[in-house]
Amino acid sequence: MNFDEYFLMDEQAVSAYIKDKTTLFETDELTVTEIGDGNLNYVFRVSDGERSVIVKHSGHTARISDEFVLSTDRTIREGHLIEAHSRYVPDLVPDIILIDPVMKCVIMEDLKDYTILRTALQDGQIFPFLGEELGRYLAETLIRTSDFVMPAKEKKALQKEMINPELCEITEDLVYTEPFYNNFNRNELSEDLAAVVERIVYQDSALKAAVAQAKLKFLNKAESLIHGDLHSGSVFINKSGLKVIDPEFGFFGPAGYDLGNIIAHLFFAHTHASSSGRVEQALWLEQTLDEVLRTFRSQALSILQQETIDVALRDASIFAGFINEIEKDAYIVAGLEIIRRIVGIAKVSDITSLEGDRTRAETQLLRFAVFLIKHPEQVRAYSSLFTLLDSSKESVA
Ligand code: SR1
Ligand code: MG
Repeated sequence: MNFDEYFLMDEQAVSAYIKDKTTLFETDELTVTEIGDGNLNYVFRVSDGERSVIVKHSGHTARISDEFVLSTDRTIREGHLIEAHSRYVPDLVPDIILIDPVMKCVIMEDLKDYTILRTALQDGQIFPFLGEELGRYLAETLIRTSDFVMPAKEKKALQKEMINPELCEITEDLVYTEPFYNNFNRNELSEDLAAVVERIVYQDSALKAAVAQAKLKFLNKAESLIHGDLHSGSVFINKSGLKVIDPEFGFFGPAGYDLGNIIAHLFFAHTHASSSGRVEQALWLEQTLDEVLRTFRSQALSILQQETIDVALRDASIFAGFINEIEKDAYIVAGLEIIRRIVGIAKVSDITSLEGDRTRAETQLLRFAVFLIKHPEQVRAYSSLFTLLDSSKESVA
């Protein structure tokens, strides 16, 4: 087999590839297993029985559907983005071993001692450090790649490298358009929920106007190098720490996008915990959201105060305004993410696996999400976002 020209590798080819291109393993007896369960790429575990690595590899279309035709360069960009973020949070991302622009794959650390956060949460697990670590990841990656800290020319050079039109288009369609217009007929709704969505989503013109404003921000606000898909399936965790994976949707976009995704998926986890009667875990998830927001705010402020060099930007009120704006954007994004995961094509198992009254839980989340998108500035009037969720049973929106 020749690896000088791209082809879509299977397990056998990956085994030959590793032997041909690396000296990672001393033996030729390698086991290769495709373990990917994401929507886009192939993930191979290569092991000699003791040691293992991951090979992430991209094809010309998304795994979820051939309708999404994509450049195979996405994996290369992802590898470089992980390296860029690792400057700030080396302990919170996997080690990159090799980025191969010919075969469109990245060899990286195998996180086999970790579990996907979404799975661990659905199993009822609690991780006391989760909120602080996610808050640190967000503050470090988002603030240090913003114009406050990253020198302007360096930022622009990185922007060029991280431009990501195809995957951004997926987000523009799946998050900011289709859930509200069903323009590609890809929304998936039960009969009961369809009636609710018709009334509180499709027919709400004020909501659509707010979504249009948010979409313009996503298209135009090149604020920070964002992960772009920071849900609980993009976090690996164990009792001693976490690693953020899969930033293939990353680019220089609105910083609030990542924070908003974290908020939305904590709500999905909370809904799953509450519906399954896991009261203690639900309470811990509420505290976790507080910790994410508190840690993000305090660490973002501290980085801004210590690292802002530009004299024209060194101003306490500018710092506070910047963080407030990120939070406001995040509330809107949280609303968008909640709606798209309930209405659109890419669902989350926290919701699809709900036993009991799924439609009731979805309706409550949708009402809450609509409020976040239309009235993000009113969130401060509530003691927490969970209080707002409670009041979304019937009234708000
Ligand atoms: C076609 S990809 C569908 C979704 O999966 C990814 O994880 C992103 O969230 C994307 O929107
Ligand atoms: Mg992903």
